Amino acid sequence: MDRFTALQQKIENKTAKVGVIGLGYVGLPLAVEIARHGFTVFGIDLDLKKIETLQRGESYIGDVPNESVRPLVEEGRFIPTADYRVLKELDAISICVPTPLSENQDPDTSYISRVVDQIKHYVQNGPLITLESTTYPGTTEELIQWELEKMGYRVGVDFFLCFSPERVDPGNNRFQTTNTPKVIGGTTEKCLELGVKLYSNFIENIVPVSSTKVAEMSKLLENTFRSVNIAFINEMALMCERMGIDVWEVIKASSTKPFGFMPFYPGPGIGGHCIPLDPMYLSWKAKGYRFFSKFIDLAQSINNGMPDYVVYKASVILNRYAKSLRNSRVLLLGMAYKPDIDDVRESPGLQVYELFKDAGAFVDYYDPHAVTFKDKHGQEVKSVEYDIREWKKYDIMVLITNHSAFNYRELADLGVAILDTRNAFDGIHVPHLYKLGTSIAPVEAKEPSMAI
Ligand code: SAJ
Repeated sequence: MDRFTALQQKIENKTAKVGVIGLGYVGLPLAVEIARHGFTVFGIDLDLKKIETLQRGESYIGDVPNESVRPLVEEGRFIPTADYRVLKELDAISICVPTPLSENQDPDTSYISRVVDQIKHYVQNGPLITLESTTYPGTTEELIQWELEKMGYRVGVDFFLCFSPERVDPGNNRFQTTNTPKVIGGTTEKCLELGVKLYSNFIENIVPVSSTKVAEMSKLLENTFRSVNIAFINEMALMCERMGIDVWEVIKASSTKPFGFMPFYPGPGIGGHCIPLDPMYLSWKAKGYRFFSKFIDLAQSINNGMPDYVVYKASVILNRYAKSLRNSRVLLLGMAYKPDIDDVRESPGLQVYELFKDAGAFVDYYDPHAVTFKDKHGQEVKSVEYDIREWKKYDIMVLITNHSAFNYRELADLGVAILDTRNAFDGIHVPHLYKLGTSIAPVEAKEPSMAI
């Protein structure tokens, strides 16, 4: 029996042993769903702390409760391990490792290459390999297919290769692994057939496409679409400030259009492990074809400039009270890159924090989810306690992340100047409220003796 037929049967009768490499916010939910749908799954990660936590039946990913992990581990259907040698037992491998940027903003695909170096030793089993990490078009071919073919293996015969982009939206209670449509492209027809057969077991809607490049590019289109539109609305916010128009009211009005419009919202910048990074993968690869994307680079510069603008606007606000940034007491409300999660990766709040410190302000932050982070020197910074009586001492509070857990009315009643970068205080009376995307009235000079 050839490898393709053997794999087909193992997937059909669910005796196929599946491996998920990389147990982060993408890999862990995926591994749990595959195991919940009847397969034996080996979860492979180099981080021993993660493995030990999972072996205790506990989870470290907000979207994956302990109750999902524990029974699967106890029944031996989900086997967390740091030992790559289990690859020799696997029939299918999904790769969910990070694809960050290097120091000079180029793609860093070293995590993928390190995994491929391990897989190389175990290809004799003829596994179905599916790359899920977001990356530039051509990665699956260049970093996996060509590497394994150099060893004499034939794709579609000795091993099978697909690309299926992850579509995890951390904190999204409506769309999760099983009910989010999943695009998948195969290197050959047989590769695609096996990929569709496997993933259809635990994902309701599979979207097969003609190649791995189409699948890779579809993911980059999704995230570049977001980055460009977020940058555009950030530019609109600055334009509205200049023109004395409330951008939030404008967005609300435009959103009543039932077709041909999709609202995006201004903010202090973009965070997370995807939107700030993925478009750079695309623009980098396109340059290799002598194609220079203006949209992607412009979006990056606008979004990356937002933290600086927030600090500038705070200085204008403090100036109204004859205060300088230097020696002012600043409280950042929220540090996570988006509401109701604890992830601070690439959060614009991190830059805002550093910029205030560089300007000589005394900066604290409060975040009920992201209770600590590392500053640019690697020093740990802890969230202050929610001791609101203490918070009258601040000269300004800057709302970075509109967590649901905040008591906005209580914060408004403090009487401290607030710079709201998310329109989180919409509808609440705040004595000294300033919003990103709305202008600040001019202030007159007062003789020092008359200064407030
Ligand atoms: N943001 C704005 N204005 C907006 C939307 C977002 O400033 O109108 C900011 C957010 O505050 C955040 C950043 O952009 O800092 C990214 O926001 P996000 O909602 O895209 O969140 P991510 O990166 O966790 O998840 C996204 C997914 N989100 C949505 O589709 C809503 C999705 O694009 C991908 O599945 C995921 O990235 C990924 O892993 O690629």
